[in-house]
Amino acid sequence: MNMGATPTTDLEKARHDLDNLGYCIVRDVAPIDLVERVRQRVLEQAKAERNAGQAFVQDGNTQWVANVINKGEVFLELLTCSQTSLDLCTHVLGPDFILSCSNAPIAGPATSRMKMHSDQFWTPTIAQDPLTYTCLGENGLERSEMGNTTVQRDYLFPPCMVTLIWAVTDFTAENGATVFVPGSHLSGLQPDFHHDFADAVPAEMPVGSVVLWDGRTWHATGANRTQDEYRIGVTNNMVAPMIRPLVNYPYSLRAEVEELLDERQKQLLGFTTWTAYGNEGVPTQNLRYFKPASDQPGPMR
Ligand SMILES: O=C(O)CCC(=O)C(=O)O
Repeated sequence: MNMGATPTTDLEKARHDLDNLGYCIVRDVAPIDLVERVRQRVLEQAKAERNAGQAFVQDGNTQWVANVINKGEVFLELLTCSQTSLDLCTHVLGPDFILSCSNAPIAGPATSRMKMHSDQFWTPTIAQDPLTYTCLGENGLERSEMGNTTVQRDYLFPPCMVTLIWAVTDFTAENGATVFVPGSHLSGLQPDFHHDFADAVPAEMPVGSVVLWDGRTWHATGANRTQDEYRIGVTNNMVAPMIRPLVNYPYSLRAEVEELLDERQKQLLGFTTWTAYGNEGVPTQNLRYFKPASDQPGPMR
């Protein structure tokens, strides 16, 4: 079996694991009282979505509560509760990364393993003919450059994403802990859906921990083989500041949530501009925050 990451509180070891294995596990990061409030909110929302006929269920019995930022203040608190987790994202993406989406996957009993994948599935292999390259927007989850080995290449496309999953319950090999193929981020390949990945390593961790992975790392929700345990996680998918987030927060955030945002959360949710290959709003004034349509200048004479 491949050697996987083990939970740590040492930032240096976490950085080392993230660089070398493609993921790291940090324990004792989220305050336990906050995690308990998150757990209650996730379960309550999941039940309400089932009752409303809106439950999104995959892989047998994994219910995904989508776009949780609109579904409770606790999810904003979780997003910025740990400087360590933000520092690890900065380590991979630089300081101006933003949130692309946030979900709560609940792997229930009798859940099969999700398809092995990388979140950065569109990453081009560097060995492409420059004149017949595949358009980035046309690279789907099932790609031609798939493989099962982790042969290291000399040149690789860099990571543009970091995904976090917070352990809202204990994550165990039995209850569906996220599984990883250590080192796969350096292969330049995407995983073959038809391979069984029997030696993928579960990221076992106690409640209150977080796993962070490089967008190129192969991973999946593990199979939940328990009779009665619900493995609950909350994901934060972070992207480099020039990447289009999955959720357009300035457009879709509920007004009562927007009122709660502090400066750091506003930046993370994409309410600020990044850097200049053009301008937004009134360039002679506040360059940093986007202005709503009502405050944007229109035609003048
Ligand atoms: O639920 C998990 O453990 C992992 C979820 C996942 O694979 C993803 O968000 O890309």
